[in-house]
Amino acid sequence: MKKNKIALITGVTGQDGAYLADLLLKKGYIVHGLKRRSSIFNTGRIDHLFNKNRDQETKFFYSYADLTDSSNLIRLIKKIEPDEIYNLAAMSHVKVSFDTPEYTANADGIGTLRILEAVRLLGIENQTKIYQASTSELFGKVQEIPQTEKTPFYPRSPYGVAKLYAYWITVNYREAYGLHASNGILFNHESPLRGETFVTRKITRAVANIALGFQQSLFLGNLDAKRDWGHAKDYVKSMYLILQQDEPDDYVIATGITTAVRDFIQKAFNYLGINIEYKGSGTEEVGLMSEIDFSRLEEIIGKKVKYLKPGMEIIKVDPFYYRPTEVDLLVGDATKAREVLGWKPKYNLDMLVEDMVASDIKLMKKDEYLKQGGFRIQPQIEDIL
Ligand code: NAP
Ligand code: F7E
Repeated sequence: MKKNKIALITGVTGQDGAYLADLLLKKGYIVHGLKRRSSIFNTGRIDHLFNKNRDQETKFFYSYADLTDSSNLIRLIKKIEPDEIYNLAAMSHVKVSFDTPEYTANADGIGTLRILEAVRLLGIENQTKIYQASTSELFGKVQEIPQTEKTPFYPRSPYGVAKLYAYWITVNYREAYGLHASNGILFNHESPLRGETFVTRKITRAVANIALGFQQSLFLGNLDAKRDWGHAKDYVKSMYLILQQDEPDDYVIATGITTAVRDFIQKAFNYLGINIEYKGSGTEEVGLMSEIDFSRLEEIIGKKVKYLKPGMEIIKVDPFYYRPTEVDLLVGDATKAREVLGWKPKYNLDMLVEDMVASDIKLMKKDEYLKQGGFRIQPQIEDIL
């Protein structure tokens, strides 16, 4: 009988960890996820996967671990003997990395070394493949447009610099010790499970709350930053495909289309029949509701709307959200991934925006949301697939 493959996912409680665990379980893998100890529950994105796989032959396991703790990682990798390791754990917030640069370097940079070194130390380099979650933040102040696997890196944050170390140490262990270790250089990818402090989710949550009458305005930073946004569900497939290749390699994963933050806001409101107009500039800029299609809005949210009217100022700029050094524009060229991996995204930006806004409306309408203070509840994958 063919043995089930064993995958180890660090960062399983995060956005990508949840989608990847779901994908691999559906492919028949035994999945081990590493989670951090936390004073509150941090498994909201994956509890249903755990419960679903519990009564049958158990296929999904958690262990406590931290990327800053090598002995713990070595012990677990020795015990689990994974065929594939997906290293997704990271302090992944670019702005926060300016406040916690040393921790970010430790977890995101040296943490990757700890995984690679564990595999080398245990002598399992011929049986364990490694995926490293690299990022378009490596390109930072971009040296060419669009960015490919050959574009020189110029990171612009402690996060980007930590990930630069992780990228190169992965390449070095591949070349020095023959590890099957690959980098996926993923451009921004979002979903209903995206962390609430990343700009897309901050916007879609606020759009849902404003439409439902729970929130009056949204404060943001740089509205002109441009990102190449895809759907996390498409992007985790590329991680799996990268580890199915005979040879390890590095791949850019992107949609090839870039959009400004202000246009993402426009799309999110447009889905509900609301049009936004901007006036002023810099920190004085505001976005106001210029037109409202009440019949569309009321049909989608399922209630009468008396609290919104054209002219209301809802988008405001707060310099708190500016970064000391910004990444102005990202747009990737995923030709290599298309040609070698056969990877192609199913979602375009409009589909992504619709998925996120619709999910947040559903979530904000739940009574529990308000009862719990409005920030704890996560949608679960089975609700949004
Ligand atoms: P995410 O939602 O922030 O998830 C990060 C995961 O890492 C969470 O499970 C988190 O645990 C865990 N973690 C953080 N610090 C840790 C530590 N010291 N030890 C162990 N676990 C730790 O991030 P994501 O969006 O899923 O991204 C997954 C990976 O891809 C990250 O490495 C990120 O940097 C990278 N990436 C993301 C994007 C993107 O657009 N999403 C693009 C390129 C690359 P808690 O749940 O307890 O916080
Ligand atoms: O910012 C601007 C902000 O925090 C996007 C991570 O997953 O993708 C992510 O990093 C842009 C930036 O993502 C707000 O200045 C404006 O230009 O959603 P973000 P990010 O920094 O691109 C990469 C690929 C990763 O690897 C990271 O792990 O939006 N922006 N106003 C804002 N951003 C936030 N967060 N909040 C605002 O209010």
